[in-house]
Amino acid sequence: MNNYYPFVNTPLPYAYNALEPFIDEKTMHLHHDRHLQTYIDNLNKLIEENPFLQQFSLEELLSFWCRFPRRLWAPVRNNAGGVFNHRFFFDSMTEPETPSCAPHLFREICSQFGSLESFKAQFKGAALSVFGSGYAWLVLSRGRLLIATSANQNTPPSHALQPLLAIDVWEHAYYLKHYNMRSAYIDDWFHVVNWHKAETRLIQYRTSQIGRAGACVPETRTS
Ligand code: MN3
Repeated sequence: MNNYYPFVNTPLPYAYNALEPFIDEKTMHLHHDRHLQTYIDNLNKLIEENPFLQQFSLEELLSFWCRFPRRLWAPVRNNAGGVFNHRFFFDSMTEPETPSCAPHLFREICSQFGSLESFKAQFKGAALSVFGSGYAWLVLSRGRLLIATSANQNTPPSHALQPLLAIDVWEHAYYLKHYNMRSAYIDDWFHVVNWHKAETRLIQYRTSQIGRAGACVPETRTS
């Protein structure tokens, strides 16, 4: 993963039409090739104009934004967040009905939320509750699973949270196929969730210090 300036738009980990019929090919082209590309271009331009930022990885930009001059706080969080969140969201999906090999994750989900169905209902409720543009997340917070939401391009690493799964609920993520029906989009998204990837992340976080220490004190918390 290309993680330092100059950032490039790495290919999707699957074909543009791989998520059909749940997420359509045209949406994936627009979302990856135009929306994400714009965040990458804007982030590169920001770093070009502020070369001291070149030493930081994408995650470091998002964790340490408050150590930079105040004028950079919003542009760093918006643009680095836009790159991180989109990559993470695309990486949270896979071909429909891929066998879900995630025994550790499912065990923790059942212990935390009662059952997988109950988790899905709560996650969907959170994703529906995002007012305007943003994301719903499954994160690890001080070692416990938690459902969180974020507005715009705010992102868990800026709040010392370790993300496992993300759904983008900006309208551009679903408007072409699902029109204004976010609920139907979320139902379709569950068919393409990459549970195995989420479990891999969970195990990585549990066995390392990735993303755990040193983040800025949040000015607003994810809910
Ligand atoms: Mn998006």
